[in-house]
Amino acid sequence: MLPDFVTADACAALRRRADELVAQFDPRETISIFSTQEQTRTSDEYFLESGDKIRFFFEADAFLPDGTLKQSKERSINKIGHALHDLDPVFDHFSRTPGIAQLVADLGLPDPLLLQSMYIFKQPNIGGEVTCHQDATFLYTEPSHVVGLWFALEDATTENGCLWAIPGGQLLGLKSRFVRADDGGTKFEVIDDAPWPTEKLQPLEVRTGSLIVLDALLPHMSYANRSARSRHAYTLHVMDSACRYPRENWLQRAPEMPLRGFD
Ligand SMILES: O=C(O)CCC(=O)C(=O)O
Repeated sequence: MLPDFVTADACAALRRRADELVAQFDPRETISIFSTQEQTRTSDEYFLESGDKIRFFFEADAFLPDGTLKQSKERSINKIGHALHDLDPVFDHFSRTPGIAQLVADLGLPDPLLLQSMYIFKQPNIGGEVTCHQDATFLYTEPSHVVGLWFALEDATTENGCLWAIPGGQLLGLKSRFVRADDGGTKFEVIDDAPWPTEKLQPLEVRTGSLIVLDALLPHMSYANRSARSRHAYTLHVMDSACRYPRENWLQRAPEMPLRGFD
């Protein structure tokens, strides 16, 4: 955990930009629910095509039974993903600041590639739980050499759904892989179905501007946000170019838009 890694102004600039992107988004374009508990997303092309796009995913609890939104779209979106860092100038600039490049070099990635970005809203009252997982499940590389950078754009507490992690849990080994299936959907390939030792979870409460660095094998989660306060975060995942990135991984890019480093 690195407190004050990002200035309050830079956090505010990202929040403002996310607001603008949401304002420009027409929710009629798609109704795509993101939830790590819901398997509906697994066959969702909108999700599968998002590796080289800026796409918007709703909270599972955002809808009334008739499919209309319970509240404004601004209060209904779970996250934006997954190529903000390449396609949006504000997120591109932030993601490629020298301080982040230096940190990633210090973490031992000699030839980094920016793999994925997400703006996570964790909306007041309806922000859904993210169940315990390892990022390597979704971003599998051989060897496993992916770093997750989780920037708190607002204070994150146990009330509004901060991250929790299992200390030392990265030593448990990879539990599953989320891959593209032959039928055009996706599936989890289970490697080890032992339950997580969730009694060991520790809250990672942080202030605005803090950075949490996550090893791709570290099990982590966040509980639902039932508070009246949002908990915005920006995440960036970086891999080293020496790693193999399998074609069956769910997150893929078109050949015209290859991964880029910090330059
Ligand atoms: O921000 C959160 O609540 C969870 C994010 C997370 O665990 C992830 O995206 O891997």
